[in-house]
Amino acid sequence: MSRKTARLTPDRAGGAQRADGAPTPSSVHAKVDTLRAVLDVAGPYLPADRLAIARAAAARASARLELSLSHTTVALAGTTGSGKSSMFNAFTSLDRSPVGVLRPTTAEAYACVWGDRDGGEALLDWLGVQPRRRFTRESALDGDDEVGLRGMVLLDLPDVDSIQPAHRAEVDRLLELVDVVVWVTDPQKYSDLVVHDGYLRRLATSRGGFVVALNQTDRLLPANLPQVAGDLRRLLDEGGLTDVPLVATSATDEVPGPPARPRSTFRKPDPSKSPLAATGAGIAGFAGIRQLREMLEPSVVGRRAVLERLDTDLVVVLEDLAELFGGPAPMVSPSVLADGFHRAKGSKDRLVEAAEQYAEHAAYGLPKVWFEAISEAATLRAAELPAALERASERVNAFDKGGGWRRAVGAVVPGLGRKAQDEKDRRTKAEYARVAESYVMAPVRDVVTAYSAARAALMDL
Ligand SMILES: Nc1nc2c(ncn2[C@@H]2O[C@H](COP(=O)(O)OP(=O)(O)OP(=O)(O)O)[C@@H](O)[C@H]2O)c(=O)[nH]1
Ligand SMILES: [Mg+2]
Repeated sequence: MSRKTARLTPDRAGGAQRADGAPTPSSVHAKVDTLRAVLDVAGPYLPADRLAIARAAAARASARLELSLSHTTVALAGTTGSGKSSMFNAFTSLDRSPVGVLRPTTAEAYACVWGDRDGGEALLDWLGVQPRRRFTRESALDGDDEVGLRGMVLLDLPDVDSIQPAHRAEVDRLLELVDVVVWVTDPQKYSDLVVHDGYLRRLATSRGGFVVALNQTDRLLPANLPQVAGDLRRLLDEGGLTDVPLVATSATDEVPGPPARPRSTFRKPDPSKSPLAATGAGIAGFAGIRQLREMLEPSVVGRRAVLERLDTDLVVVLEDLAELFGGPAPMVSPSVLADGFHRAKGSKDRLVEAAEQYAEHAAYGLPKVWFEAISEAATLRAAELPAALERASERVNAFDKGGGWRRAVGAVVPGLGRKAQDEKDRRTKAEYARVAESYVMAPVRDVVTAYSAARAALMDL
């Protein structure tokens, strides 16, 4: 179904998603809005590390949505010397990214834009690619050859395992921002993937477009290819990357012939899981740069990878935050606290205990982070409680000035004395309730309201 004819249905978050479930700009916007709403209300109570990650994701998605959605950024990433720059040059036919024998060679990213650079420039500014490292592909000379990649912004990244810490930082920064990653490895280094196991999985799960390229396969004897590729496939599977397509490439002219058992090694990806998988059919088997291009084309032409990447990124963060929420917050009777104050009879420790007990009721069944936030809110002004209750009693006594004689008379006229005492008890209760409200219950309510509002926003997704 083409993007233009796709039927839009409203999703529960208020955005619109396509009938086939693929994200649209409005459904992604809706997720950003939800994330921002959750962060706005619940932010002060959430753990700093998760908050920072979530805020960064919201900012990243907002910024990317402002930029060209008709461009898809594809990064060539991987270990040093695996052939990223050679592959970049093979893709672009430009020989613009220096290939070297001294490792590491690439210190800063190179970029090539296929087709219209309008919009692509702003995207490259955002990515931080230096103007002198930007190139353009597809000219009148190409005819229709490059049409399939129109809109692709290919990036040649520095090495991820660099002895230069700056390279690693630059790679990490860019990998946060790009839409599709082609992870380039080679027959000598692929077993290092074990080292990058968790790293690769994180990279792959935060986007729909992720491909592993086993490069330099021309260096292997054809007979050894199935074994090496099978071994790499096993490593990927063991690392939880079963859906990630694997493609064999050679960034030099030599592309090896097909192996004996190609289909058992190179999986056809599940089209529902990855935008790249749309062309999975026919790609299986040892493939070269051309096949890698064919894998990338649908996500570039279909312009789905950008939105899928943003959507996946946001879902990962929202799901992470959702773990911090449980069932609805319990209702607590206000008398729980006022009664506790009465029983404390002015003892500071027992007043604190009463506030803590109230917090336990208010946070009953809620996740730890909220339990702690509620306990903290309940006891924040605990030190002021004795004086506040003392003042409350004074107010009752001041009001009760005429009550003394009524109680004295009450000794002989019982009805009158009881009424006076009841009145005093009622006033005391009301004054204590006022203290309970402003010193304990209101601060607790702020936290509970934040919990409930953020929970409701998350449940709407
Ligand atoms: N035989 C063969 N050699 C390759 C292939 N790809 C790259 N090379 C060679 O491997 C060496 C490293 O290639 P680069 O393209 O510079 O590798 P890189 O991944 O960009 O390296 P860094 O920038 O240091 O991260 C060069 O000598 C290339 O000529 C390939 O597919 N086959
Ligand atoms: Mg390089």
